[in-house]
Amino acid sequence: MDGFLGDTVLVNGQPDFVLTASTRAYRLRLLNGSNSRTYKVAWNGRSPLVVIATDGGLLQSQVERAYVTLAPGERIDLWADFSNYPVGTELSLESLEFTGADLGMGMMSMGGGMMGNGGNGVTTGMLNGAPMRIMRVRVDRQETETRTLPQTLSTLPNLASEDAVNTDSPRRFSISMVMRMMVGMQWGFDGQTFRMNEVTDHETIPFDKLEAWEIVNETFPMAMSHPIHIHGAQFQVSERSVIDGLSGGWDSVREGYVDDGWKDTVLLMPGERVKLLIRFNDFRGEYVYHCHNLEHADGGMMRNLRVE
Ligand SMILES: [Cu+2]
Repeated sequence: MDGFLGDTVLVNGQPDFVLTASTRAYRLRLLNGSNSRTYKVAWNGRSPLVVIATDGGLLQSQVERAYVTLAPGERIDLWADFSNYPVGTELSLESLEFTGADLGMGMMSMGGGMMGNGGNGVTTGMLNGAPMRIMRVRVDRQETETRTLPQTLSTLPNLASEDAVNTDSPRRFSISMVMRMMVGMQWGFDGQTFRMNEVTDHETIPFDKLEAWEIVNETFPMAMSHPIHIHGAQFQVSERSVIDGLSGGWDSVREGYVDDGWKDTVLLMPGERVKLLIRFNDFRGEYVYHCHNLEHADGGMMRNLRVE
């Protein structure tokens, strides 16, 4: 139900990954390719992360975060300027502790003895939210940096809720647990799991209309986090909220959400609702939407959309 959580972080297929760098600025593209693990990405010295792009490309301009919450399937580009570090400096990109992402985590102690920063193979199946090191950066050579980050990176349309064709009645997708014969409980949407040739009226989307959607993660008492990914169009996140009294996990990651720019994957913590604005204007036809937790998707947390 939680999905696969391993014990070793791989970067570009390697454990204990070290990026050797010169005293220059780098554009680092991070893609969370883990099955189920969300990362709360931060520099070890806690200098802010400078974010210049999200899933769909460059932002209008940079945003800074003390940490970035990166769920499976999400991408982020960082401007990482090492020009002020002396040769020999070693930095690390870490994942900070957070809570509430998995089933039952709220009831379990997050005991700090689970693992130290870094190292691998310390224990198996580290919880989603356990602190860990992702990779190191070793500044090993001197070069002169002359580039600076432009004030304006791109020009993006700013979608407005009022412009949607259904501003007052967003198309609503509710994450649910579904009992399937011979299989057991599976995650799904609106009480349904994947069927190859099935598209409901609710999943039939008009071509080239700006729509307001709302995704709801309220499967209590068994709620957990789900990164929801939509094919066929990218969207802008317009609003997030959480149920009163259930904000514990949300509060431990929310300041790391980067909702700017074009997104195609969005994390919902337990109790969270996300509103987004989306327009399918490239092609008519069938697409899927699904949870990007691979075990959830494989278990049927995927449905068809038809654009027509
Ligand atoms: Cu899921």
